[in-house]
Amino acid sequence: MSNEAVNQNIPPKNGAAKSGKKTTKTVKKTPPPPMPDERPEWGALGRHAQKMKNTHMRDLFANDPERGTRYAIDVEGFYCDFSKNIMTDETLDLLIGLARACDLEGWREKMFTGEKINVTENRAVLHTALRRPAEDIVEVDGENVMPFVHEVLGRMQQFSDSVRNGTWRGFTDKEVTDVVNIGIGGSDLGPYMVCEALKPFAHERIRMHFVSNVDGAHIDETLKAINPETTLFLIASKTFTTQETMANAQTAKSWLLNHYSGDTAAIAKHFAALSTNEPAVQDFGIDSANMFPFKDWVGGRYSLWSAIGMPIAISIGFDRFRQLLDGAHAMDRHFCEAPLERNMPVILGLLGLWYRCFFGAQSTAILPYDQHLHRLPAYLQQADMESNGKQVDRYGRRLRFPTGPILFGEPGTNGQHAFYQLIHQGAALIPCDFIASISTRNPVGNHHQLLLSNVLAQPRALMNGRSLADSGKDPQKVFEGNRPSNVLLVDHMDPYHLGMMIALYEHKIFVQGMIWGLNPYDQWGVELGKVLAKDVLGRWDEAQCDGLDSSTAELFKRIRFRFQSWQDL
Ligand code: G6Q
Repeated sequence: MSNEAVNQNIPPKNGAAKSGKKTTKTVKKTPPPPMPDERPEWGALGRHAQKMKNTHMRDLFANDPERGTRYAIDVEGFYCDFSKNIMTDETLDLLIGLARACDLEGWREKMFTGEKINVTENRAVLHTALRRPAEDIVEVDGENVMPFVHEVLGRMQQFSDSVRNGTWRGFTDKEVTDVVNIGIGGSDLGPYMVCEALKPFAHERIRMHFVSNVDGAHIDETLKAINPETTLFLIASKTFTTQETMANAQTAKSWLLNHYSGDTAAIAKHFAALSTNEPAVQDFGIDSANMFPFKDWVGGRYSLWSAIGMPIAISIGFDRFRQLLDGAHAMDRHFCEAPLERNMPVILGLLGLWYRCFFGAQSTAILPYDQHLHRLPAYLQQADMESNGKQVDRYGRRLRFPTGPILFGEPGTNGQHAFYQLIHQGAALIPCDFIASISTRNPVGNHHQLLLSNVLAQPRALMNGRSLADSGKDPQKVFEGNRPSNVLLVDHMDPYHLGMMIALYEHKIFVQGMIWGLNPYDQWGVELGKVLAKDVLGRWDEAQCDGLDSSTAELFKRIRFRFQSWQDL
């Protein structure tokens, strides 16, 4: 689909971000609404769940030959089959009733138009603005953010083009052969996942490396494999203060300067920064001309669409990076415009909530039948668990029901030979998302046919199960079935459809967060980790154990006193 076609209907549906219209507001301080479990819709779902727990999907399929096509949505060739779920039309009606009662549509409007829905940090949540066309208007604090977004995109295009076409040269006038992204969490997982997912489109000369862990092994092993004269470091950090990233960046800088006998002029040719913190970038020694900014209304785990996406633009080229944004924008439009009953992120969000809150499901499996998507489960783990892993709502009230699930997964078919056993026959109900692409960029023998046969077989087996009669009367071999799954299917896992898929999950997370009443856009657990690590580091020199519990104190002493002798080895 062309960009123009994508941009014909821009979100939001009510046109609040259209030309000239002022959109920035703050969330009004009105009395908090009822919590979702205080609403009659929640009670009705609870009663309905009791009935549905005695319903087998086998019977639902037997009674409705159209079920497999009725419960499916196609958005521009991105197909979602959600028919293998323990649900009926009544279930969907009740779930959508709950979404409406919780004003999902109102919250969606607020997010897209730049209201400060990240209430604990008093910030707008506008990763969707990063993929909108330049002519749109989205205001934050009275300022249209779109010119800034597109100016940075323009600079990203110039820079990534120059690295790819070899006009960007290192200090000794050599082309770049290796790009090392140094970042962690949201400044690593997204670009890393996408670069891996789109490896078939990668530039032939340029190898991509992602260093995140503060464990020196990560940067050390990476540096061993590269040449300082042909390496470009991207220091990716929204705050430019994160301990791990700064430690790795300093090590990389020392390594480079060591090679160039301390000549700091080399830094400008081998370092760029992707950040919101210009003073800290300058303090580090990176020229502002090599800094690509974004704003605080881009959350770390939602930032691959911003300057944080630079490694993607370098690896696959800016045009394809743009296609990734366009795909995400197409999903944004679908999310804003499709009726809730036919809205992919809404349906997936509601089904996840259905199992989490009414069936006691604690986890969800992400199962991409695509080796290139091997980092997708890790990426979605952060996106979902950091966003909705919370128990206090946006008004400070403690929730009485479970929220964000535990996410895990591995590419198929590997997982089949490992943890699928528990999904098939274990005590836990684990809803699964199967993801597959009909075409492959690696056509080797009949491998792809084998792969696709497996992705068809597994959801079917999870749904049908196997009876005692069919198991040779052996109870060990009985499969109860009735294990829910969704299948996401695309013709090609190209940048456009990958963008659609990532945005689909972003909005699924939003749907659940808004119904639960959470703020998915802060991360106080991450902030706590950052503070605690500093506290221990501050005790190191004096071996200061005051205020530590006895377990931490003993561990600290053992490490502290034996540390030096290991260092000296
Ligand atoms: C993401 C989180 C977290 C963050 C990292 C890196 O939403 O806030 O994973 O991305 O802690 O932070 P910096 O980009 O500031 O280094």
